[in-house]
Amino acid sequence: MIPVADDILKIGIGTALALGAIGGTVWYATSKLQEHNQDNAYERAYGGKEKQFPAAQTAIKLQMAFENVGPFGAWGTDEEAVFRALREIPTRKDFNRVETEYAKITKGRSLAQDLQEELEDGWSSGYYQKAQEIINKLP
Ligand SMILES: [Ca+2]
Repeated sequence: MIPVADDILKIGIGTALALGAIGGTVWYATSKLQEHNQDNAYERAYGGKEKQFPAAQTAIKLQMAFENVGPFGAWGTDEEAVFRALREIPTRKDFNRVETEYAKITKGRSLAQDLQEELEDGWSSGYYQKAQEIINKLP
């Protein structure tokens, strides 16, 4: 190999390593920041460890999303609002609490059954499957 090409190769490798290091640092800093923000979001939402996840509020959000009454009458189920409410639930245990609260505010209705009835529209939209995925992923 001629010396000039060798130098260019070294510079190239050096640059790649430097960029890799910068990229790695940025990635690490970003993921740490995200973790930090998630912790903060949890604390903001639930007021720290001593307070419980507000299951009743989420149950109400779900019921409102199912009914989705707008200024011109019922608009049908608001699927995105259902997903948003489900994604707020931190654990399976909290989901069970939401189910209990839902039964209370609906005089005994089953959340699992209503999720199916509200999201299975017979058009293979995948809404019900998506809700199931969110629930199944709960720790
Ligand atoms: Ca509905």
